[in-house]
Amino acid sequence: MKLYLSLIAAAALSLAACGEQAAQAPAPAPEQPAAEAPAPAEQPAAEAEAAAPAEQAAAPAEGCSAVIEANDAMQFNTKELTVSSACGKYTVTLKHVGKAPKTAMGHNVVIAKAADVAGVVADSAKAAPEFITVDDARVIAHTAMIGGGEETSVTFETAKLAKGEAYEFFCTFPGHYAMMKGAVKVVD
Ligand SMILES: [Cu+2]
Repeated sequence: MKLYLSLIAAAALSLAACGEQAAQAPAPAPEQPAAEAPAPAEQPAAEAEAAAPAEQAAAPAEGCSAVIEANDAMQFNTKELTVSSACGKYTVTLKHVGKAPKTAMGHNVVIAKAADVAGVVADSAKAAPEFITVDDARVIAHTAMIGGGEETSVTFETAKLAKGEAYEFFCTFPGHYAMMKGAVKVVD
């Protein structure tokens, strides 16, 4: 009887051991998912962290710079630039994604008051080979004239733009203004 009891006790112990093991086994198991969970959790966290500064950076960047593409079909890929006056400086990067040379299909980006555009376009047409009037107070900013495959940029003070005033960006290569222009919107 004693033996039987001790057997039961042993069995109970082993059961308990099993139970412990069973209890322990799930323990590492949850740990693993737990370990895995923090990993994905960390990733989103890292992504969130990355996204947060990225968003913060993108928010000002959105109004502080722009990349405009121009092609051989005499087109810009955007019709509007948004300039945040809070930026202080604004950079326009022009990428000529076409193949035509500058002499045939040159492009630039010029910014002027809408009221000044016609005069700037007319005068620039006579200013070969860059087709931009130099030392022209009406020209708020302008990039270099570039050909296919080239890229250029210009940075200007946002203080040069007044809120409520209408501005345009455009290309001064002769004949291009009709197709290549857009609005410059000034925001806070
Ligand atoms: Cu052009």
